Amino acid sequence: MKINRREVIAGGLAAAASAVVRGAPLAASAGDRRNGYGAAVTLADLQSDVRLKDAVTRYCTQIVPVYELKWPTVRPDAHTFSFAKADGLLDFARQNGLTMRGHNLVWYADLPAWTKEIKDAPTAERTLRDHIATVVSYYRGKLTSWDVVNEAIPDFPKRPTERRPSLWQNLLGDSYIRTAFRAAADADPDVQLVLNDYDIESVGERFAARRAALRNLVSDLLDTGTPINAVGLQSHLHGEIEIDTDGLARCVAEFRSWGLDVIVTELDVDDRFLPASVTERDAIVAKRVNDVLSTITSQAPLRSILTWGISDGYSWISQMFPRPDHLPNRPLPLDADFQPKPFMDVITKVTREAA
Ligand code: 9MR
Repeated sequence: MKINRREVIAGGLAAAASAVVRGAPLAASAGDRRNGYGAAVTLADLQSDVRLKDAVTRYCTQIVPVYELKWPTVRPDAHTFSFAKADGLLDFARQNGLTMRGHNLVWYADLPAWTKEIKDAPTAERTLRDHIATVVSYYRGKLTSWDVVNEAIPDFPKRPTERRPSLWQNLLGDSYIRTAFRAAADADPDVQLVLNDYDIESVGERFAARRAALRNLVSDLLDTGTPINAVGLQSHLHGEIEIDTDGLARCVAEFRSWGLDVIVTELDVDDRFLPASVTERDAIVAKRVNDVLSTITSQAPLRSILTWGISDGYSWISQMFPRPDHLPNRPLPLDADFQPKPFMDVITKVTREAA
């Protein structure tokens, strides 16, 4: 470790002690609201289903847009920035006393077709910096937290130093990650800056390799003085795979010992390989969620937990991973009729313990 690690840690701890705004959506809580709990939503779903709006305003203290801050929406072409849809979600949040996170600034996936024309390093660097500077400045002081770089490690890393191929990685190498965090910090020095990734939580060789790669990347970012504040564990859990509570605890403890916050950003449980019985299935789903959340909260409070949707009626899992028996998936805290499931009881317990 180089010397600047200590400076980063000292800075991180001081910031954590005084941070009320940065990444801390613990503010107003009314009635049933679970402090620090939020859900990913789309503007279209919120506008078309009042039950979704009611559920979010009843249970959540924060939201995150599923699509509305991704490149295809914000950047219809190389010269245009379009914030109307994300602004719609921010208006909804503000009108209802919720905070909003930003997702995401840099990702290997879901880039608009025009980015295929980016073929050299100077253009890639200029485009990346310009995007981050413009988007983060536009929302300066309005969002609590940004997923700055999303899914930067390979699905199954062969070595901890391996990074996921992408437009940015291919043209700029590993430096694109540092560049992205620096550009975001320059544009909003107070917003929480997050490195967000998936499949860190479970038992198995691939998950252990991913933890090692994430550790390597975070360590490298701190060694180079990169302004990162938190690691986001997406927590798209697999119903049939146990949580590696020891491995996860070690990983989270290490990030915290380096002065970083750890947050849960996209929690849900893929139940396609679980038994058909709803009671049995919901119990296993809740156990996975409890194992992850109680592992993380056993060491320090978890100030931000977001599920990727709130109701089973609106989940990417049902489209991407339908059950072989064709029964509806049950990946989220509320069922398709917006009734709370054991998953929500875990959220309630964990958020009350943290309060
Ligand atoms: O759930 C999202 C799906 O509706 C979109 O089509 C897809 C591409 O934008 O993104 C999904 O959300 C992903 C998130 O942005 C990053 N982590 C994995 C999520 C599920 O694929």
